[in-house]
Amino acid sequence: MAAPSLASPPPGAAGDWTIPQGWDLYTAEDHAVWLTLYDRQAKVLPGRACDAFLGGLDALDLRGAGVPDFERVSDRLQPLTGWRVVAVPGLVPDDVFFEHLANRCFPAGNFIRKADQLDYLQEPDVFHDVFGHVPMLTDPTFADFMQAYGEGGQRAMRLGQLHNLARLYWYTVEFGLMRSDDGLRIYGAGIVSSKSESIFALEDPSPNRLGFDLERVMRTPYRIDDFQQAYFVIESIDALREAALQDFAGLYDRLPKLDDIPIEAIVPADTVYHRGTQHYAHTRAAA
Ligand code: HBI
Ligand code: FE
Repeated sequence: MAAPSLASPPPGAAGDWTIPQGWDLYTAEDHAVWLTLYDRQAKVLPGRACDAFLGGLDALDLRGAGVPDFERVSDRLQPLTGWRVVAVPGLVPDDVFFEHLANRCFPAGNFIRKADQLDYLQEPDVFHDVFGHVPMLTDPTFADFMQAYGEGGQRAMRLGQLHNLARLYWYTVEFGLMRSDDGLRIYGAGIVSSKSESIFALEDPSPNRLGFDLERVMRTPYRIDDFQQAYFVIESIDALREAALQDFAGLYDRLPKLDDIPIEAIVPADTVYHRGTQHYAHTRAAA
């Protein structure tokens, strides 16, 4: 199926691309897929996901009886950090996405994958968006970071620096790890919503696990088609918010003059938690 055009909102969507979630239209299969995915992750995430994620999952009572009603999730979330969840048909244009984040609205796809595609899907569905992204928005510091990211995204677009900011998003919000007293923990939505990557990201010897550094991350390409070859580790959610609140002007001046860092490289300035073998990526490439 060709990617839907992002030129203008699809029929039935508002100017900001939001649509009615249509909660009554979900089928018994849709609700069963939600519960299957939820229960599968509930088994692998204790001891792997960070406390803020697990706490958010409980605070929002996200298992329920199937696909959550965004209004009900928002009514629980808003008193905690001012965020709400709004329904969109799928990926929305970057400027629309940033505008929602800047207004503490998280745009979540309202569709859910089919039972025969539990492990792979083209676009973020409601499980990726609501199970993966929304629990972290119950943490006040992360909630501030996500709004700052939205505001930064609007600025980056004006400065033609979007590709650098997309890397920041990818290596934190989607595939970020953090330190804890008990070892590395997951907070990235792309990892917590995937059973196989929840295990791979923390335990497989293949990928590098490196200390987060804003400029380093913005110089590092990422994989969109497979497990990451590098994961970046933040010291704390506070540290992530501090990074986002700094002035990016100097960074945007320096970055165009700096080469990308190859995806599997480790550079002298890196804090190395794990030097990966890249065995997984190399065998996949050879296949
Ligand atoms: N749209 N609905 C939705 N969800 C996303 O995560 C999303 C998006 N549009 C653009 C986008 N993400 C990325 O390009 C961000 O890095 C901006
Ligand atoms: Fe996502």
